[in-house]
Parts: sequence; structure tokens; C-alpha cells
Amino acid sequence: MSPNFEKSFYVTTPIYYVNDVPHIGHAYTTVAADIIARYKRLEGYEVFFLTGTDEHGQKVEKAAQERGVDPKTHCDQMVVRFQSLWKRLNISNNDFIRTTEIRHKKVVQKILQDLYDRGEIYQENYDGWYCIPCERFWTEKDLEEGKCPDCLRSVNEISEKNYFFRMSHYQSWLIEYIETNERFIFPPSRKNEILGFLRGSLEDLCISRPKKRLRWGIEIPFDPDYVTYVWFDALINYVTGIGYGSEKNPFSQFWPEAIHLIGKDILTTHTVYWPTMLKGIGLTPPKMVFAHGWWTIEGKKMSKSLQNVVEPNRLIDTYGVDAVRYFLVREVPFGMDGDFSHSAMVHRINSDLANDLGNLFSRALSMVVKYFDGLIPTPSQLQEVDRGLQEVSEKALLQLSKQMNDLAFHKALGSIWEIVSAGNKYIDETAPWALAKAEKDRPRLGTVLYQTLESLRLTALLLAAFMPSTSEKMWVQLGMEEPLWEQNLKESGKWGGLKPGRKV
Ligand code: ME8
Repeated sequence: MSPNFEKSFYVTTPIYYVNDVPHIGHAYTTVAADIIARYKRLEGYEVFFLTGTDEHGQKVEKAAQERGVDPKTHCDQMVVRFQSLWKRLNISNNDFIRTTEIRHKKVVQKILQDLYDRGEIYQENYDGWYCIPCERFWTEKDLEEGKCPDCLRSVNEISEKNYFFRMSHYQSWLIEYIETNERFIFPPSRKNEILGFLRGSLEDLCISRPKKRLRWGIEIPFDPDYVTYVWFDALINYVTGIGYGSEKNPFSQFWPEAIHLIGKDILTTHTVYWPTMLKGIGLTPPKMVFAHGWWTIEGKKMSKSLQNVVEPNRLIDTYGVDAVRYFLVREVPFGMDGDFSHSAMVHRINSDLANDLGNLFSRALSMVVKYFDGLIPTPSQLQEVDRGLQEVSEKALLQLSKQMNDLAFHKALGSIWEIVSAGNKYIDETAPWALAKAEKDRPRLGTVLYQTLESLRLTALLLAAFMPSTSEKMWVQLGMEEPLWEQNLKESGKWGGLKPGRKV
């Protein structure tokens, strides 16, 4: 890997718990990360995209017990579900990290030892409450009517000796860091939420569990009677994945150029625990933590007990991979909550994909086949209407770059669809089927079809990150022999890349 520090980009998803099978929420974050990774590659960045699984802790141990298998066997069986789903969804991750891997254990233990040696970790009696579904500690005053304030489920009382990380030391540093680094927590509403949380006093973080109660974790290097608290272990995956602490590694190339995509449920761990842990070992926080919203299903919270869990594999069977990818990021602004329904999905597919894009593409191609034996015609003198289509495309390309930088996927797709709409309008206005009637209009017919196909070439290019296999098919059908994934938006995004004479 050649270091090119200006052009490095690192994106991560949460590492998902293997207590259960993947659902639409997991697919959502992973698809979003894949879209930004693919887009940045087309922009010429060297991209590292990491996803993986969170395999320790009480929740996973309990799930294994319920299935009557040991935790490692359970993880080995469940991880395949995630990996095969990501394959089906065309996820282009560079690596997949499992927290039970040796490389990860080594880094967690190194960081723990490092913090311990610096006096950042101490032992004390712990009295408090623990929520297993959230794998979170709470103090008495955090509880809401005796329940977990996050998920409102029951909590277990705990009283035992544990190890603590001096997180409280970093409170004022963290507030200042968040305030001066505008894009650290995104969108801004989430930043305000965390600043509000930090107005109260920040406690130290309990980072261990005695082995006599929980065995399934990474052993604390300076006390073999304890394992590491699962969140402390899990967050570290983001630096393990790029080789922190090992000699030949891309770590210095990609850190702190990181964007962590997460759901709003895990905002505190990522914007309070994680930056303070990094500060403790002398590392800079990641460039951005982007918290997206929550999907409900036909108006209801998704849950096993309601039996309304949406399985991505079923969606793909019904609608196809690219339609699922498209729907997830088109339907709801990234950052807001959204509701999933099959009727909304069908509506999106019919109107945007089949009507607008599909029709335009097949109409344009079939006219080239019919009137030019399938060979892309050479454009001649341009008229104002032709230049209009070109201008819409150029404007969309400019907008897209900013929208993608803000992870405003629905707006970016809106920009791409401006080209598609302009293409549909153009074909109606120029009426190529009428031009085909007279031999004298042939040059004009060639120009019109060239312009239409060129707008579709750009559409395919810009849509590549969102709908990789559809875009690739379009690209090839447009006679583009240069592989789509080797394109650079700056060059290939210029109007006129379509090659006259090539066969569609
Ligand atoms: O929290 N809507 O793992 P997890 C949108 N292991 N996104 C959703 C969703 C929904 N209804 N449900 C889940 C963990 N997600 C930890 C993370 S990271 C160091 C450790 C997505 O399996 C969303 O990205 O519970 C959320 O943050 C993540 O799944 C939680 O996955």
C-alpha cells in the first residue's frame, strides 16, 4: 500500500453482537459505510473500510448458553451469517474483524497495560446496576423507575471489586474538543445531546468483570482474575483493524482519518468513552462519529417478541440487492429516524428505478439498436437543449461531492435523479423517433441519442457507489470497456466520455 496521506479515508461500522442474526438495522449501517467507501475510492482516495463482530460479553455468553453451545462455537456459527449477508449485499470491506481474534486480544491487552502503567487505571469497590441487553453499567441515579434508562428493561444489581479507567479526568478536555471540532459529532443535534450529557459530572469507567461471574472476555493483563468490559474491548477494534501496535501496518496512514458510522443508540460509548480512551494512550480522536437514526417497522419498534424483525436476506430475495441498497438510503435522510414498509419499498422501486431510470435507459438503448445498428453515433452541432442536459449533469456532479462529504445520501441521490429527469425531459422534447423518419435529420438524431446515452453514462458512474451491480451493467451496456471501478470521478465525470462507434 503506497502511503498517500492527503488522500486516505477510513470508514467503519459498529461491530455487531453475534447474539442474534443480522437484521435490517445492521444492513443499514453497513450499506451506508459501503456507499461512502466506494464513492471515496472513485474520488481517488485510498480507502480502508472495516466491519466485524463483537463477540465477548454477557449477552453473547447468554445467547450461547441458551443454544447449549460454548461461546466460541456459537460465535463461529453466527459470524458466518454476517459475512455471507455482506457478500450478498456487495459490501466492499477491506477487512473483517472479530474481537475473539488473537490480533485484537493483543491490542486490547497492550492498551490496558499501557493505561495501567500510566496510572490511568485503579481498583475499587463497585456498587451499581448492569443492563445485559445494552452491556452498560448504570448508577442508581441514572435509572428510570428502577429500569435501564436506554432500553427500559430490568437491570441487575452488582457489588464487587473492579478496575476503573479515570475517564472523569478528561471531562473538560472532551467538552472543549467537541466544541472546537465542529464535525467530530455529526449531525449537530447529536453533538448538542452529548454536550448536554457532559454538563453533568462524568464518572470513571468500570472496565472489568470478575471471572467468577463472567468468563467470556479478554483477560486483564495485570490481573488474571478479571476479564475486560465488553465495550472497552469492542471500541478498540477500530485501531486493531488498521494494525495499531504492529510494525508493518497502515495505522499511521489511516488514523485519525476515521469516520465511525453508528446508530444513535451507541452515541455515548463512541463520543465519550472512546475519545477519552484514545486520549489516555496519547492518540487523537477520530475525525467524525456520525450517528444515524432508527428504523421502525410499519410504525412499530422492531423486536423478536413482536415477530416483526426484517431480515435483509428475505428483502434481497424479493426485491434484489440494489433495490434494497437504494431504498435504505433514499427513503430517509441519513441521521433521521425512518419507518420501513413494503409498500414504501415497492413505490420507490416502481417510480424511481423502473419508471424514471429503467425506462429511459431501455428506450435510449433500443433506439440506438434500431436506428444505428447498436453503434454509438457521433454527435454533431449542439443546440441549446443539448447543452442544457450537459449543464444539469455538470451541476449534479458538483453538488454530489459536497453532499457525499456530509453523508447526505438522499440528497446525493436527488442530484443524480436530476440528471435522470432531465434525460427524460430531453428525450420527450427532442423526440428522436420523429427525427428517425427523415434521412436529412440523421445527424441530429445521432446527436440526440449521443447526448442521452452520455447522460446515462454519467448516471451509471455516479450511481456506482449506491447500486454497484446495476451501474456496472449499465456501464458495460453503454460500450464502456474501461472497468467502472478503475474510474476517477474527476476524469470520467467530464462530459463526453462515451465513445462513438462502440457497440451498445
Ligand atoms: O451495539 N435502526 O452491536 P449491535 C437502525 N456491539 N440501525 C440499527 C437498528 C435499527 N432499528 N438496530 C440496530 C452493538 N442498528 C455493539 C457495537 S461498536 C464498537 C460495538 C444498527 O449488534 C446500528 O448501527 O447491537 C446500531 O448502532 C448497531 O446496529 C447496533 O448493533
